[in-house]
Amino acid sequence: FELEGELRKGLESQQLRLYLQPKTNRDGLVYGTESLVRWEHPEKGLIPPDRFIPLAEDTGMIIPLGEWVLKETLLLMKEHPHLTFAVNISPRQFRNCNFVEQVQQLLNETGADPKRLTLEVTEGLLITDFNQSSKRMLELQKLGISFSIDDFGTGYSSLSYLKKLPINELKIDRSFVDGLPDDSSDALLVETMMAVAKHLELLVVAEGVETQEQQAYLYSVGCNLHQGYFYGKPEPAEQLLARLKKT
Ligand code: G
Ligand code: G
Ligand code: MN
Ligand code: NA
Repeated sequence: FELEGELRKGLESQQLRLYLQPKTNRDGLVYGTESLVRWEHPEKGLIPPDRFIPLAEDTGMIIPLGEWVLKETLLLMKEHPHLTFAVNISPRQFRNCNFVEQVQQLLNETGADPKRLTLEVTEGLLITDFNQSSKRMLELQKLGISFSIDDFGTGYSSLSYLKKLPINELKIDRSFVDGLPDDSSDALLVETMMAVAKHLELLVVAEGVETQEQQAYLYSVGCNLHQGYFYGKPEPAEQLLARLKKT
């Protein structure tokens, strides 16, 4: 099975599916979502993104694929004016020379409100090519878009970039949430991240929250924005949004 060709065909023949995972605030309310793509292969069934995103990144397919995810997300925004929407942007997609224009054009086309859009990027992106990345982030910030650092804490990078870039939010990687509340080094790391975020006035989202004990610990250290199976798994966009509209 020749993945690259199949993925190209899959994108063209509308086999990609937009899934959303809820983000919950201290009141237990869903205030936003993260877009997570899946590939519904006609024979192989639902393929998770870690099986095709790296390939898409290597082959450049991430450019049309990422554009699809962004556009599908922006199209949902008008109907759901009380929610924020986060989209993962891979390094190659972000570095593509047309990225800013592409985002601008999709915003114009869909009429989506950029103030409710967050782009999730990884630390690695910011370290390599710092000057280019920061210039581009500032251009997108001017449009009203926010930035979140995904998988925060896994990149082994210096923290100095946090104050030099237009970043609004950190997402604590789920590997640090896993061991809470008992693992004392995870607890210390999470508390340290909270202190850094407070100092720099950044929002913090904890990823991979699966238990009530993790929830309680995170609340106790002031981390009030949560994402994880405890609140909801990624599910088809229409399904989650329909449920949120009813409540
Ligand atoms: O959805 P899941 O929890 O299985 O996601 C696995 C990985 O795939 C995560 O690292 C996530 O960031 C990535 N991923 C999911 N959807 C997208 C997408 O639309 N674009 C990019 N670049 N990565 C995505
Ligand atoms: O890398 P990124 O943070 O974008 O990807 C999120 C990934 O984490 C997706 O693969 C998503 O399905 C997964 N995920 C979300 N919540 C949980 C959780 O509570 N537990 C576990 N094990 N995985 C989760
Ligand atoms: Mn993410
Ligand atoms: Na992550």
